[in-house]
Amino acid sequence: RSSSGRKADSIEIFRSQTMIPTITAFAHSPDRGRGQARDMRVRWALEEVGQPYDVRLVSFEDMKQPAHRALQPFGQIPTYEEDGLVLFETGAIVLRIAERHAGLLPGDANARARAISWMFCALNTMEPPILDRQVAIFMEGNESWHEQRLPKVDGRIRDRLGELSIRLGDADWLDGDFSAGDLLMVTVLRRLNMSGLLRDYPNLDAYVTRGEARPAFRRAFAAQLAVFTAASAGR
Ligand code: GTB
Repeated sequence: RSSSGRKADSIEIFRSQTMIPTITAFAHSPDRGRGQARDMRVRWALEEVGQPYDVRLVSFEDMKQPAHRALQPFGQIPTYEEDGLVLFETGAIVLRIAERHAGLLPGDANARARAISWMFCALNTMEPPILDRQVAIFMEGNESWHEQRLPKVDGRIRDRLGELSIRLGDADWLDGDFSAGDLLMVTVLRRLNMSGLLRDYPNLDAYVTRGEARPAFRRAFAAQLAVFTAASAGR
């Protein structure tokens, strides 16, 4: 590769690190600031790597308008805009941040690939049954079969938690140092905070607490809570 190619690459990396990205988040988060909406994982990743960011708050109505759907085809938050690049899907956004900054993926190529496996695992293996539980509670609560369905959903979550718990063992993080895999896994598991299900897996409970104790998590949490607090004060 020519030296001008290398120079162009380093200018590109420099530009992407100096441009302030903009994310979108709920103007009125239904979780009342508990950090359960998915902008939380993007905020946390940006805080971990020390990248400042701007937030554009969107109402439920705004999210379904063509202008927002041009960024997020499904009319959802969060989105991520950075110097002409528009991304949706929190997995892709966190991966982009992790690839462009030090701190969220290991330098060794194989360790990096394993960390990315844990990112997919969080979103593809752990999150689906956990999401099912939220659908069962918030959208199917009045259905005649709700009482029969919930224990089945919980059973599937317990299966996954049991397997993950065995793999984590007494380690602090899933594979060596904290990575984007842990970041996504903690945000997925903490969706169960109110359910009581994590209590039966003390190492996973402690893992979530360990993630939530990270200074970057706390800054991200405070930032999203401030949106809710300001919106409530203005009501
Ligand atoms: N796969 C996409 C991604 O990971 O980026 C999913 C994005 C998504 O589900 N966004 C949700 C959304 O915009 C917000 S995070 N929903 C509005 C809509 O679809 O119309 C999901 C969420 C919402 C609320 C809570 N809560 O109240 O606790 C928790 C999580």
